[in-house]
Amino acid sequence: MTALREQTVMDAARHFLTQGSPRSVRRYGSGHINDTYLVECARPYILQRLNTEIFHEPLALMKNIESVTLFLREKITAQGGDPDRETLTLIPTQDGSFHYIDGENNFFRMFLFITDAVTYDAARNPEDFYHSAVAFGNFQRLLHDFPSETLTEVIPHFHDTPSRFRDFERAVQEDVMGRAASCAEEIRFLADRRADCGVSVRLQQAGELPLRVTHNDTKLNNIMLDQRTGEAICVIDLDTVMPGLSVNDFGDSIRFGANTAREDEPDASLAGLSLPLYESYVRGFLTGCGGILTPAEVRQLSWGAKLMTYECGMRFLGDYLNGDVYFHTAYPEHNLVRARTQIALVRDMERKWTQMNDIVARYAGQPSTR
Ligand code: ADP
Ligand code: GN1
Ligand code: MG
Repeated sequence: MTALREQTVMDAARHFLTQGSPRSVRRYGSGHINDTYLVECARPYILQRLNTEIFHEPLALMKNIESVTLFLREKITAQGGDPDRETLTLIPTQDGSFHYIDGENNFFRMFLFITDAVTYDAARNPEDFYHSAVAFGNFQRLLHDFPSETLTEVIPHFHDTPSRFRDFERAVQEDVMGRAASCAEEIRFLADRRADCGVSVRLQQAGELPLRVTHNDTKLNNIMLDQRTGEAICVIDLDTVMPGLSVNDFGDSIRFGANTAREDEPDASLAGLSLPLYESYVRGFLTGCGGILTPAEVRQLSWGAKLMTYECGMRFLGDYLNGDVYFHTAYPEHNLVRARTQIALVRDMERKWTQMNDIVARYAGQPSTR
């Protein structure tokens, strides 16, 4: 999608019912999918242009967010919390809907800006990461009785790893940019692990892993931490909330937050699994879930971590081969660099597999699942 002019963003902001008129807009955050802006009015707001090349049913997606945030709002209020800070709040437009489509078909929506809170691209310490884990676990627990049949699956097969493998294989075969030869080693690494793809999907099909309402994009920068207390207060980026597996929500957090290097660290040898961070997250996630996870789900947590990392590696490398058409990139090799950190992380998880499972077993009070 082409970049927006400031005037276009300002015009869009004026269609929403803000407190006071919009004074300024600026690009904000480091998400890979949508275009996010901070809008200053009498109070701040977040305005986003939804990426409709990726989200083909924007109205259904907005309906998902509307119903999930309403559901969370009621639970948070009942628990004596502050729903304006502990869940996203959609801002209506002048004509009473929650989106605005401009003359160029740009799809906008606005949220209250959550004040005195921050997102991190890397955990500053195990404590931060622990707090984020409690919040993501809590999110799962709060939504355990949400009527999942009312949600639209906004991106079908989102964490269907065998289907991601087939997409990746197609990208390698088509090789539209002529890039495959330059990353033969990475392609081989991913292809060699094909047999792993179906591990979670098979357990789900056999009824051993339940479908729940999950977030599906549980990166550390999709959670807001209170600037004062350091506690995680709000789960954001609800575009991919749909039926899914708890182990994938756990796993994607580990992929992003327990890596010793940034997702796009150019020196992939710095990437690896931090066992102290892994341990913090296991402890926090199990606490946040508050006992709703079944023993089979707990046993599969380490697999969730490995498969989400492996899957994301395939997605980044596939996008590199396809010509960088999906994720935002800042330079031509960006997706390749990202794929390499994911591969390094999978390799390190394979080395640390026993310790990973021992940590889970320790906090779950079960025998190790080596
Ligand atoms: P993307 O889907 O592109 O990742 P996000 O919804 O995650 O977009 O938003 C990008 C960033 O903007 C977040 O990481 C966070 O820093 C910031 N952000 C998003 N929503 C809010 C909000 N309601 N209040 C404050 N900051 C927000
Ligand atoms: C995207 O939107 P963002 O940046 O939070 C992607 C995730 C990937 C992630 C990799 C809708 O997340 O699935 O895991 O990048 N979101 C979508 O960093 O594809
Ligand atoms: Mg995000």
